[in-house]
Amino acid sequence: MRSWWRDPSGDESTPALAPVAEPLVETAADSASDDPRGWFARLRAGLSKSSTALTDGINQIFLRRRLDAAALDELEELLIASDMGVGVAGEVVENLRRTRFGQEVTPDEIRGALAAEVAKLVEPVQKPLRFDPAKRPFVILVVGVNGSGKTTTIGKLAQQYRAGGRRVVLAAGDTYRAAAIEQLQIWGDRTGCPVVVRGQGADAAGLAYDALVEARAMQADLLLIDTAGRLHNKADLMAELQKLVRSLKKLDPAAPHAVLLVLDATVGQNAHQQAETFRQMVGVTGIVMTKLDGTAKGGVLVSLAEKYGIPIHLIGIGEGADDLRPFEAYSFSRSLVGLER
Ligand SMILES: Nc1nc2c(ncn2[C@@H]2O[C@H](COP(=O)(O)OP(=O)(O)OP(=O)(O)O)[C@@H](O)[C@H]2O)c(=O)[nH]1
Ligand SMILES: [Mg+2]
Repeated sequence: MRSWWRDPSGDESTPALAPVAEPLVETAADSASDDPRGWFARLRAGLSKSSTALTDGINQIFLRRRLDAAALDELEELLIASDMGVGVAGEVVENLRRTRFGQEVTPDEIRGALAAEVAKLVEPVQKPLRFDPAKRPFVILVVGVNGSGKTTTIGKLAQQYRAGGRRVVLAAGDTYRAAAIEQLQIWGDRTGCPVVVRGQGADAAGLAYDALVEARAMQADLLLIDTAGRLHNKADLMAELQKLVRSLKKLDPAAPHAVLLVLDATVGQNAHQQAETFRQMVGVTGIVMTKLDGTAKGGVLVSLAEKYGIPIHLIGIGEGADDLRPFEAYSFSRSLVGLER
């Protein structure tokens, strides 16, 4: 394997760690210049199912029409249907009622106002995933229901960190399914990251413990731990995750340093229940929202932000490593309503 810890010259070529916490992955703005299509354009294309539903609805309501009570009611219904949540829909409509009632408004003005409202609501949760280089390895536990995108997200992160010269170890903590272990190994091979593996059915907590020991011995910067999304039942899953966390704490009381909840945007409002459940089970320090490209329910990110205030670190708009980027309030809100940059 082309892994760094077997290469004696690898040590020298690895950049020194910065003394302060720094973003794990660069922001979209940093990399826009070397991305021919641009992240904003891709985000806009990815969110097109969500934005088309909103744009069509707004066009229908506001074409050659004053902002009257009936129009505001229709807009509120449209926003609720877009998964933004009842509270958010009410706030947006109330603001428009206060500022523009009785005036002629164009669909574009409504979209602009909507984008501004959404940006205001989601700005507080725009927090890039940062790691503290003093915690070595920085341990990231990745949780979420089955199929939400945990393993893929770990693969994408591994690729991005490796590109940034970081030493990354992966732990195949989803010991429930053999295919899950293989899937992580494929990402490990692809990204040149060692993967700590035990057989199917092995104790996930024991594996996580061993992985931290190995990652320390390898002087890794980061340890990314995959987990099962489903066991026989919820109580089993909770017991397993809690045991896993306890076993990490035996080695490092501060570990895991981050618990990422991966949420699939296509499930819409069900994401709320998942956030609630995992928050209670293991605590969640940040959210990764995947599959915003495949759904008209992208608005759910807004209602989640409003309800829980949990940092939203990253969003996924496709299956490639480059399709996972830091969440940015401005580009997200403009894209969600189909506006140009
Ligand atoms: N379109 C799209 N697909 C994604 C995205 N993220 C993940 N996927 C796909 O979603 C599917 C499930 O992803 P996994 O990473 O296997 O999900 P998981 O949470 O590990 O699932 P389990 O191991 O079953 O718990 C895969 O086919 C991924 O390629 C995304 O942002 N956009
Ligand atoms: Mg998986």
